[in-house]
Amino acid sequence: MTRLNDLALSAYGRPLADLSNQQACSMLQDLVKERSAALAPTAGKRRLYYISAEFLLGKLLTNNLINLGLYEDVKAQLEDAGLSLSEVEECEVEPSLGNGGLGRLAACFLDSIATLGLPGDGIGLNYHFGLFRQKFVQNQQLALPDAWLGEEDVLVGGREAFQVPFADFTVTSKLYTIDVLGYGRKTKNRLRLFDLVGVDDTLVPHDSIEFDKREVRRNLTLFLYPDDSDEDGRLLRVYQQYFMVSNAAQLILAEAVERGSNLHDLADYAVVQINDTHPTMVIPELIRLLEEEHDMAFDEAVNIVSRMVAYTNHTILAEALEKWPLAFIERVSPQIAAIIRKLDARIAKNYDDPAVQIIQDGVVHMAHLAIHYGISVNGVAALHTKILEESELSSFYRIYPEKFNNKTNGITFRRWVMGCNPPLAHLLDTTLGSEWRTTGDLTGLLDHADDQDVLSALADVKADAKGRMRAFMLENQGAHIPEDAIIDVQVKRIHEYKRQQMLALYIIWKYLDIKNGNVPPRPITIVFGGKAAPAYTIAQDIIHLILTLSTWIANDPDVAPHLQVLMVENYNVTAAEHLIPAADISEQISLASKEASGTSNMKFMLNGAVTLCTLDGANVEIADLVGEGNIYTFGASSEEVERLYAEGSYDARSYYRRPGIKLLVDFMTNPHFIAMGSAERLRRLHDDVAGKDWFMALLDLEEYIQVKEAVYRDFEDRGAWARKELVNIAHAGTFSSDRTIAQYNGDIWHLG
Ligand code: OAK
Repeated sequence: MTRLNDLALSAYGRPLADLSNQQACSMLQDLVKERSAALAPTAGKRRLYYISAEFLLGKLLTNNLINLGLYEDVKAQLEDAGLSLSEVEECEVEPSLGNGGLGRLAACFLDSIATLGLPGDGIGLNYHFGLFRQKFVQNQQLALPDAWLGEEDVLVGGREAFQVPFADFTVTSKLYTIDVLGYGRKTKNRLRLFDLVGVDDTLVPHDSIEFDKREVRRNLTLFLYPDDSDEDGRLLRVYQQYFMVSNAAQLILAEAVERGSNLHDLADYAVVQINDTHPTMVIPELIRLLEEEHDMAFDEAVNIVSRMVAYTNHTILAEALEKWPLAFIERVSPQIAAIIRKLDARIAKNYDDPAVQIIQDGVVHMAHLAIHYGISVNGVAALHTKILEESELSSFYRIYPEKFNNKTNGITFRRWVMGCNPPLAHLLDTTLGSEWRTTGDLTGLLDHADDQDVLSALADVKADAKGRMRAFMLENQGAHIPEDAIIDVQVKRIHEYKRQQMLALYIIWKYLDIKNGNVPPRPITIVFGGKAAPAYTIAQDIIHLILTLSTWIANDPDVAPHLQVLMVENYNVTAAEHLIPAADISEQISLASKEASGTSNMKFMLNGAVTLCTLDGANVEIADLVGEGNIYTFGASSEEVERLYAEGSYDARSYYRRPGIKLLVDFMTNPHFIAMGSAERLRRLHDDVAGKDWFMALLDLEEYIQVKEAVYRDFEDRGAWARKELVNIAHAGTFSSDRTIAQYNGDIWHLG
């Protein structure tokens, strides 16, 4: 392996020990670039294109060093020179190309596709300011532009790529590449990120994410998910989507031809996975290109494209199922609108069920387009797929049962244990041998479930992770976490269905209980993290409630020593890598039926946290694997919830009136508390929870409180808890994204 000292001398004229962390970071990034440049792209006739509006990559240095097999050596050489890899890595800026679960899943998938040696690339956009950077000011979320693109770009290239024809003008794209390395592989894949020639960063001020949404020729790739609360914003999203898929389609065709396709056999050369509906217009765009630029007959083009596109659904929330007015698509690309009309007419001719039409009342249902003209529809956890088949998409399931399949999500072990929790990876190596790193099989741990040496080593691993997390929280936002605190974590986008508000109500209950003299045996630290969409008022209100509670409790000397509430500012992949290994309790408390899968549940489990959950998404599969006693479940079942919605019979007020619940909800608006925060926000949230509570937090609240108390009690039996931790880790192998990707390939992609 390269002597880093020699590298340092030639790059900076100084020995390694004299480099700043920043210099060491740049030097290692260059080393990785050089090594990956030498790798050949994964070969194969049929190539996968994973198109996604988001790729939530996280920092890349450690992950790349792990995949190149350099990690241990680099770490040791740095240590010998008095440097620390984790401090060096802090200098790396995290790319801001994603928002939540779907984006992080795409990043895990790229890692696994490369690791399995499959030929497959990601395609997305190079957003200059990403989603947004979250700051807390006066206990409220402030959304700032996240100018992540700096001098130390992880991006390579930037060559002019394609012309994208919009109705009134044509733009040119630039193509950037991030190499995607597989674990222990000699080949690489790529993430292809398209940008706009002429994009103008100066449209965005430093202190806000407001910008002129109509300046499409200059703003197209500035932000991920531009605010769609007005028509200009919605139109901009359609422009962005068309820009993304037109580039994707042109790239796919060019590469297929390069590999020898005559385009009549295109489906043998390319398969496209569309990550939720954002890339759906790739279907009409591929058809348009085959027709207009390659003289193919419409029917043949439709036939070919319908054999090479597969769709993944990531949510059943109605507001996230994209529907665009045909008139918008017409304004962006009349050719695409015309093709969608023709595709719709074929469906209308064959099926009279209104539920399966593509265009309804002038609105295009993107998912319907993807289902009719694709080979596969998949959900992301068993329960989610069942709900798609039996209710949300049942009309389609009746027509095309063979297209439906489940692919339970997964996470890459390279990032979510080897990268973020090296002491745990080491313990797994010494206990099981290192095969788990490639097989993902951790079940051998079960043989050690009563082995005191392993259990105590596991306790040391957790203590170590807590130390790193405490240092991170101190550095990040000056928070002091007690050394012996139980760490209870809910990190994910802020959304009513995920029910952060329910955990906030528990906190109020616990606060009052401690005030009444019931002091817990050890301090409890409850940590939240997550961003709220800037236009989503109630989600902003929930953040405000959490932050106000945090301040309120910290200021109460009776309670502060026993209960602490923290919210991580600007929760991102890096923060997740610090929090998840340290967690004792994983909060997965969505209203049953609403969380498609969840993936943090898998990351927590892999790192030995015990799950406290509703039977929603992949929690159901976790519960089946670990068995009773190793997980805590509560709340209404998805069937009950679906029934309540169908009957319209959930009455928040009847729960609110219960004295025990009223006390907690009304705490939000008690005069002392409200004086500390924004009366407008707290009243609005109060009234929403007491009067509407669309995601039924009050329905499950009493049972949640009871079960949570049981969890904290059980935590005190340290021996029994360590065993639960071990059992959870032992069963986490099922959730390796290598398993998920092998299934996608076996059932849908058939690459090679
Ligand atoms: C984002 C935008 C539109 C539609 C869905 C999403 C999204 O992030 N969904 C999440 O996808 C994850 C990966 O499949 C799931 O684990 C989450 O449950 C789901 O909310």
